[in-house]
Amino acid sequence: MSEPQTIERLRHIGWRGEALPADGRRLARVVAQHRAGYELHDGEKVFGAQPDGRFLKRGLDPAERPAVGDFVEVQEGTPPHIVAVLPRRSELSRAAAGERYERQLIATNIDYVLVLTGLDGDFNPARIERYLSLTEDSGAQPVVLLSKLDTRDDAAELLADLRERLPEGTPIHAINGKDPASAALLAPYLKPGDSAVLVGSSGAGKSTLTNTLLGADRMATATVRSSDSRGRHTTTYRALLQLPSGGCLIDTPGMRELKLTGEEQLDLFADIEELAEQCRFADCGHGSEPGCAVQEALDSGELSHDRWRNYLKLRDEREEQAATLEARLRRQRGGRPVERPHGHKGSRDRD
Ligand SMILES: Nc1nc2c(ncn2[C@@H]2O[C@H](COP(=O)(O)OP(=O)(O)OP(=O)(O)O)[C@@H](O)[C@H]2O)c(=O)[nH]1
Ligand SMILES: [Mg+2]
Ligand SMILES: [Zn+2]
Repeated sequence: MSEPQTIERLRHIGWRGEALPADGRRLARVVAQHRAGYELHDGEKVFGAQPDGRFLKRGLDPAERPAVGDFVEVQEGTPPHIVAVLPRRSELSRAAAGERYERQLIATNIDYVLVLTGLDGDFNPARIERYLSLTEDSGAQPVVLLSKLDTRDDAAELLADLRERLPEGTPIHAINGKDPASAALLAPYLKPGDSAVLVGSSGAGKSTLTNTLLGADRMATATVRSSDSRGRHTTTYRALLQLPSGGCLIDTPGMRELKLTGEEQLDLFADIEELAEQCRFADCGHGSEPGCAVQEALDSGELSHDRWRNYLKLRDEREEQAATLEARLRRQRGGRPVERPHGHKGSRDRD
């Protein structure tokens, strides 16, 4: 850790700032987090580091701890210490599974969220919508990827249905993750200095695609269960890798449960919300009421039953999570009005 850092080298790991930290400190990016500590990259090499004591304080919001994708300031020493997390330009999070409300970071400082689904038994448009809902507020652009194109003859049909279902303008690509020519479709999302995170269920092919883009077998992969295409949770930690393209890619473990945080806007269902406003009764329950615009759309096939059910499910979950979040923040603030401490509200400024 002795050579002076240069902005140019830091660009290779996705750094966009102009200033370097003061003497004695180094700038680095978190490339992996393990139980025993962090792995950092300073543009030149990978090294281990420990978080400063204040990041370990009990009761600290986990979202304030260093996460994969973060740019951090490091104090030299044995071992080096992470002393500060620099402001994040984007962050993808979910609510942690379990009783207690906790926001858990998946990745930070990313430009694209690559939502990967296998075209095998993994294919599930409702789950893709769940991922897209979580992405809405992240500050990163979602890209829908369908892998295992080589295993299916009717992929074109599934792809057309999905295009119809998802908001217009959502990029959707079907690929064979084992084939470099096919993976090359992703070049626009992996330009020098850009960062992307791969998310999706276990066995979807995240690590396979990562290896193909790397041109090397760095991440372990494993076959899926033939009965239901489920993966075996092969990847166990998030890892940021530099690609030959100059971009950075974060491979993640398949997530069993993907809970909304309560901060989602559910923009991707805006058309359904508009539709519901056209019902004859303002308090329409969209059941058997006369003049229900939702029932009409469901009957005519204009609105799919699966999408409607998923909207209701995600909306209820969002409400429930928002209430839990609000209660927690109020408790923390001793009853004072709630002011949301985190989250990228970029999408709220969109039209
Ligand atoms: N035929 C085909 N097989 C693929 C493709 N992508 C992935 N696979 C296979 O799918 C299985 C699972 O792939 P992984 O890359 O381990 O899946 P993962 O998403 O990383 O799974 P976790 O690490 O458990 O979250 C492996 O046997 C891969 O060879 C593809 O595009 N075509
Ligand atoms: Mg994997
Ligand atoms: Zn109605």
